[in-house]
Amino acid sequence: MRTFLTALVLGMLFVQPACVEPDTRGTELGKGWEFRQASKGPWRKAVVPGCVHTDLLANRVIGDPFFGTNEARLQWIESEDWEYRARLAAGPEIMAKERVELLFEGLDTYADVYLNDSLVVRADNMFRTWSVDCKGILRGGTNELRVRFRSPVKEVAERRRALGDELPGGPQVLARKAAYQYGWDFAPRFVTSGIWRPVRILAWNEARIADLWIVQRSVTDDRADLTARFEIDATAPRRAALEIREGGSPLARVETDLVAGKNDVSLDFSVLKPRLWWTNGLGESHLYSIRGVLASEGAVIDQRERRIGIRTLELVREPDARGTSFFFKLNGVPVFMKGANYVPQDCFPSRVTRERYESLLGKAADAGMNMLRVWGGGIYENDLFYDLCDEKGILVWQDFMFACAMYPGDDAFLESVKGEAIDNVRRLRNHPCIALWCGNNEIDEGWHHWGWQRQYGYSSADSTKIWGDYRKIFLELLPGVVERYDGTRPYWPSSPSHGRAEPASLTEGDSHYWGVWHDGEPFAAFNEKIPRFMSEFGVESFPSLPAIMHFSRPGDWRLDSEVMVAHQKAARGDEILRSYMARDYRVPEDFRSFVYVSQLVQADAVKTAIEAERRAKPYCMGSLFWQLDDCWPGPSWSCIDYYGNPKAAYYRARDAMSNILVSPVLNGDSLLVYIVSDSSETVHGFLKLQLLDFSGKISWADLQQVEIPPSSSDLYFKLDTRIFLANVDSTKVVLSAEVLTRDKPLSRNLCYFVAPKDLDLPKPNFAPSFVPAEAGRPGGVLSIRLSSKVFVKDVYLSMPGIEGYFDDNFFDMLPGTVVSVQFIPSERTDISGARVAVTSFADVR
Ligand code: BMA
Repeated sequence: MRTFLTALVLGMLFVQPACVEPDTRGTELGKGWEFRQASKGPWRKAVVPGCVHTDLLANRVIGDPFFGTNEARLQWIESEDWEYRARLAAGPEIMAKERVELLFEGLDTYADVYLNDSLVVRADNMFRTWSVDCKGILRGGTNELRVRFRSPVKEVAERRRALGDELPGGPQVLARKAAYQYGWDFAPRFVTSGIWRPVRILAWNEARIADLWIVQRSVTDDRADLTARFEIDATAPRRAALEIREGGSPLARVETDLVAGKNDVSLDFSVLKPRLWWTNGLGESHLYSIRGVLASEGAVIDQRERRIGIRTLELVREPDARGTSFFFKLNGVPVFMKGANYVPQDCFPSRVTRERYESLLGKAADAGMNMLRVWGGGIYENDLFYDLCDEKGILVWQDFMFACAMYPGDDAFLESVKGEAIDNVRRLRNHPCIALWCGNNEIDEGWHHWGWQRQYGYSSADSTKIWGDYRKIFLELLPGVVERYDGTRPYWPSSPSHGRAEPASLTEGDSHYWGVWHDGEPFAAFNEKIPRFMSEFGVESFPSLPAIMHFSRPGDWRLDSEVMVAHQKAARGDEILRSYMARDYRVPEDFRSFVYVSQLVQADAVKTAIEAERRAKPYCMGSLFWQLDDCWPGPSWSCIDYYGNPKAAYYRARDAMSNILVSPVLNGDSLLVYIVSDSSETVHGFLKLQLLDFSGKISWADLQQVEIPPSSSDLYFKLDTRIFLANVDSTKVVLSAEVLTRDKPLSRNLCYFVAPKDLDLPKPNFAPSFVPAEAGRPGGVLSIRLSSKVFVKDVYLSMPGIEGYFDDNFFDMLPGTVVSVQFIPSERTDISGARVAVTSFADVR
């Protein structure tokens, strides 16, 4: 039986885990690897984990895949076979062990693994973990480990010929490999191969903990009752003791007789007065480190640590007057989910560093997000991603890796999918962040609404067969695996549950609302099209100029240049973006200004939607925009670009996701002011409204005391704008709405009465200054102070040539205010000589 081992290894030397307390997770084999085009050419140095594209780049065989139009020139790589090899020295300490196993945590994708010329693994699924007993094959001294990758495109071309009919999604649906690698509307095509996750070697005697799963049975204020489910491998029958410890103290112990082979042993334990795990914004995301210890004859043989969160989480779907609810209840409290859709952070995910994970998820948490959806066209993320989500209180809506396509239902394919699902459910089920397992992205919608049957000329028998295969995977196999290997979380077959053409998409389940963008509906449609849980919506923008500079030269800075066209992956992307821009802005001729305004357009869309969805609480209980991040630099729906620069949409989404939100909105001739609270406490404060012109003259004001109930959305103020705007020029005024307590502002929002292009803005005259004490402090944060006598819209700060980001940007400044902004340089960035550049909307008109 294949086990999910977390260890295996190789290197020039086998190192016995040198620990006081033994732990049989193995040693990573990350050194001394080489690669070559199969049977051809010289062997070159390789990085493992890694992939062919990044190895070719590091060896200067190819140029930067993201630069210019290089993508087109690098397509040959996918049609070649590739080989990797490493020497593995097995010393006496390894050879003496009763069991030696090799573990491959990820092979992308069609890989034959040879150890000393014996074929030990035939891999065909990027998402699986492969382990092999190599005791009989490993020789004392030097061994050779060789991994031969067959071209993934050639492999499926042959299989497709055998299968007959084409399926929506193209031949790659036959490959269990990340879909976005084949090109997506935000991604280039780089169909890579490689050892993309660690290889380990694991050598042990007697017995080991193959897996430890901590299952929560019940929780009250006084105690949490849990069960530790050990899976033990033993080489021979033996008496053993299993113990559960927390912070050094034993919580439970059992003695048992192990049989040779697999043993399942359960051990109940309790945590008294448990500190609960809460999501970001609601409380501490407390984690307990629970240690499982295996001992025999008085000695510890193995141990495994799990970080768990004690919490209850339910998906509540109950019929109500308008449909069926769809919300998550955490520790008994309904929680509005705020966040975004997550896509792999790189076309070559093996090169994403710990710093990049920390930085991205740190920004998600800073923005107030409490849920991310790991989208089905990418990858099951690595453990670090989920560890960080656990720490930051970010729940994960976890798709299985199927997107926008139909898949075959033959036995071999189903077997592969089953293995993949079991591997990943087992790997991730201890994480408190995992909220829900979802079968796929947009396949139910695609089958019922995208005209595939006609497009592919399917007969009704074909359709019955293809939908039957869908049912096998998404309505039988995956929910079966979730029930059997988790059983504590809901399974949701497809996101969205109804296509947007169906009225039910607004009354039950989750919804992707693409009427805005794909159908060209105005942003105001977000105020009307309110579902129970919005799991996708969005608008594109260009990344900022510093990101564009990484992949182009100034001569390319035109929408129609070959390089910009090559980087725009969405059909009609620029055209749709320009058409939205023209509705509210003048479309700038100058590229720099176009880039900047594109971000303002995206920010307007995201702000409008998040606020509308939050105002509709509790009818609507989730708002996840498309998309958080990017896998390469190019125009896309992301709010943080490939290099980690937040776009305008990031800052506006952050404001819109604030726990207390004041949200003024125009509805015909009415100005409506809502306050939304995601706080668990009643907040006493003030609602301050002011109508002011751009030099600061207040023509109308209102101040009222407010008591904001926990978890609420209410209308606090209503006014007829015809009276209110009667004596002012609406092109020269703005409404400032603010909720504040006696000592601090909680939320501020501005409302305009004409489109941005019709605002009669004064030219600002402000000189930014570094705060003297901070200026130039090496490695430190820079404080920048800005002041302006007149109103300034969409202030954009940049720090040419310096990597880092501002804690606020693309903001508006009320007349006479002073704003202090921090610049957080990337690690290792020298900020001496930093110069800040400032522009605002008035500069681009
Ligand atoms: C969503 C996603 C992706 C796509 C995005 C933008 O529906 O599921 O398929 O990238 O739309 O079109």
